[in-house]
Amino acid sequence: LTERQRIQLSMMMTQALRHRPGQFNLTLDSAGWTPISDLAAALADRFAGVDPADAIAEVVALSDKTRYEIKDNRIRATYGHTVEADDSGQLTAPPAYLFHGTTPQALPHIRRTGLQPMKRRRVHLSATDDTATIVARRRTDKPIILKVRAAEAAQARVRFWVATDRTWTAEPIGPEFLEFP
Ligand code: HQG
Repeated sequence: LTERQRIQLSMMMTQALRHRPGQFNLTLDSAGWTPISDLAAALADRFAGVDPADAIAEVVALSDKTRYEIKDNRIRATYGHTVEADDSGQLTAPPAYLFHGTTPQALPHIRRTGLQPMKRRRVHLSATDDTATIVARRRTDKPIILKVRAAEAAQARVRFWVATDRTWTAEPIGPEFLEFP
C-alpha cells in the first residue's frame, strides 16, 4: 500500500472498529473484537487488486499509535471507542501519575466537571507528558497538560485500563485528582 492508501484504510478501520460497526456489517463483542475475515469482506471492494487481509495486517503493523490489536484471527481497536466496548484494554492498577493533553478552551469546564469521556466511552490518558502534548496538538497550538493523580483516583474506585504502551483509558475523573498548570 502507499502511505496515502494506508491512512485511508486506517480511517475506515477506526470507523468500523470504534464508531460504526453496523455500517460495515460487523458485530463487535463486549471487548471490541470482530473476525478479521468479516472486516476484510467489508473493505474488499475499496481496495481493488490488494488482498484485504494483507492490507489490514499492514495497517496494524505500521500504526504509529498501536491503534489495533490482532489475536486469534480477530481484530479490535485498542482504544477510542464511541460504541460500547466495556472490556477493551486491560483493567489495570495505574501508576501514580498519568497525563491528559487538552486545550485552553476546555480548561474551565475540566476544572468544574473533571475529565469526561465526551463523545467516547472513556476518558483517554497518556503515559507521559510528551505523548499528552502530541494528543493536545491535534486540537491546539497551545497544549495544556494536566497531571492526573491516577493511583489516588483508583483508590477512590475510578477504573483504569491499559490500551497501549502510551495510552490508558479510564472512567470520568473528578477535578480533585487533577493537577492544573
Ligand atoms: C476534552 C487520539 C470539556 C478533552 C489521541 C479532549 C488520543 C473536556 C476532548 C485519543 C472535558 C475529547 C483520545 C470536560 C475532557 N469538558 N471538555 N469536562 N473533559 N474534555 O478526542 O483525549 O489518533 O475524545 O480534553 O491521540 O483528545 O484517534 O479525546 O480535548 O489517544 O488514534 O474533550 O484519540 O488517538 O476529545 O484523544 P477526544 P482525546 P487516534
